[in-house]
Amino acid sequence: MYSSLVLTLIILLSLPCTLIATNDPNQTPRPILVRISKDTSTSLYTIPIKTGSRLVLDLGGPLLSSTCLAAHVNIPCRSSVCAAEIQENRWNCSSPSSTNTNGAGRSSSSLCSCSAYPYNPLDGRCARGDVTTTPMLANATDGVNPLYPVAFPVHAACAPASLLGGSLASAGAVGVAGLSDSPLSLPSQVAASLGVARTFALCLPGGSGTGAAIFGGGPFRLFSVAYTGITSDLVSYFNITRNARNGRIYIDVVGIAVNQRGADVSPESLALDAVGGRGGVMISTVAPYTVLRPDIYRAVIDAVDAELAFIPRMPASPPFERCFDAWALGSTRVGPPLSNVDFTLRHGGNLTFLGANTMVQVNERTLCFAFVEMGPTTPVIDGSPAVIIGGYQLENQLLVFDLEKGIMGSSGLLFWIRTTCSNFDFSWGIPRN
Ligand SMILES: *[C@@H]1O[C@H](CO)[C@@H](O)[C@H](O)[C@H]1NC(C)=O
Ligand SMILES: *[C@@H]1O[C@H](CO)[C@@H](O)[C@H](O)[C@H]1NC(C)=O
Ligand SMILES: *[C@@H]1O[C@H](CO)[C@@H](O)[C@H](O)[C@H]1NC(C)=O
Ligand SMILES: CC(=O)N[C@H]1CO[C@H](CO)[C@@H](O)[C@@H]1O
Repeated sequence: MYSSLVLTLIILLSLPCTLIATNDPNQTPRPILVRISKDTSTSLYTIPIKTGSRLVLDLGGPLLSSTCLAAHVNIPCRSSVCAAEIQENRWNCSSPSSTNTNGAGRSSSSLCSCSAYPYNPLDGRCARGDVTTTPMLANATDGVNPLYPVAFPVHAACAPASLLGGSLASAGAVGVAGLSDSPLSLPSQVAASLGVARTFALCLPGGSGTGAAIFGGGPFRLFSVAYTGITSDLVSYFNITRNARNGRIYIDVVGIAVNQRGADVSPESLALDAVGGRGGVMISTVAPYTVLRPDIYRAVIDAVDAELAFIPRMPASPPFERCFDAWALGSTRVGPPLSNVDFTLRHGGNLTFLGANTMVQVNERTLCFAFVEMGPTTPVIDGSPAVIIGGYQLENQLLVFDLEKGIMGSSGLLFWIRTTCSNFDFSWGIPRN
């Protein structure tokens, strides 16, 4: 039986916002920096932010989740954390309340402990797990170098090993770091815990390189021989929307063009249905390549065929259908020519992907158009988006997400300024105020 002493202890242990270690003499709130690695077998991006372990980056995820020890701290159902948790849960495990009557904070007992529904972003499976506190470790940064280590606790859901098995385990990860604007996402908890902005920057690496992420605000600087300014000054911004049906991040796209030839897709076919939550253009860090609904895919492939009609074809290389003779196509500093893809935004401008992000080299002689037709083997997403922009298309660009303002920005492919996401200077810097 619980005594009131035990209960008090549990509540004390679960208090958020306790900075447990910092050696910054003046306690200036600073953003934190983590390295991003890409697992080449699963194409997942991971960060080593859970003390000693890696979590998979999931741009639209509402929660942090990871495996827990059998003995872990529980959070009372009546705490404010648990209320937020329950709100965010509606996106997954659509009928948890029918299978669970006593663990989700709805019980009138003050002794019940809070649970949440961690999910596997690759297959959409979810399960119930306790909410607990988990230590995180990263370095404070001025946007140029790491400065000093910072440890802080977050609330995370315990995920059963079975849920996080498969690809997540083979990527060397023990859980998922959700980056959405919900209260229990990683950027929201870093902001609350360290007193920094609810803004983050991602620079996803290609191949086997490492990139960098900064949570808590700018600036963000990469070493470049061609540009000495702050890389984040090159970012241009556009609106993002959260789909209320699945909590994920969408952008408002009205057209797609290949090498400036408009594909035959109407703005209506790309639109997000705000009521039903279907359609729309979602951004994902767990889809390895951009996935297009079959009608949109065919229209885009027709535009590719028309623009590259004079380049000899090569056999398909699944999951890619359209492949070309790499020697005939040639190469530029920003990747293969003639294969830029524009996503035209409703409020003006384009999100433009250059050859390095639209063509993938599958062997010495073969370059394939790196967009995939939606089908049984592509990622499972609640709400059926028209397009899911995936990781390969987002690599080697500086992406900034400002969750307060509801905007996202991109620098475009960094090869233009002769740098890549692997050029963050990870040697120690000197803290200055
Ligand atoms: C902090 O930065 C140093 C220097 O780059 C690095 O050795 C260390 O692993 C970093 N710590 C974390 C938690 O990322
Ligand atoms: C964002 O959307 C609003 C209208 O909803 C529009 O006025 C504004 O120009 C947009 N901003 C950007 C950066 O696209
Ligand atoms: C956006 O892309 C379309 C299609 O390639 C092009 O016609 C248009 O000029 C671009 N707009 C801007 C502002 O670059
Ligand atoms: C986004 C996501 O993974 N949604 C899943 C939430 O849970 C329901 C029910 O299990 C699934 O059908 C969804 O795919």
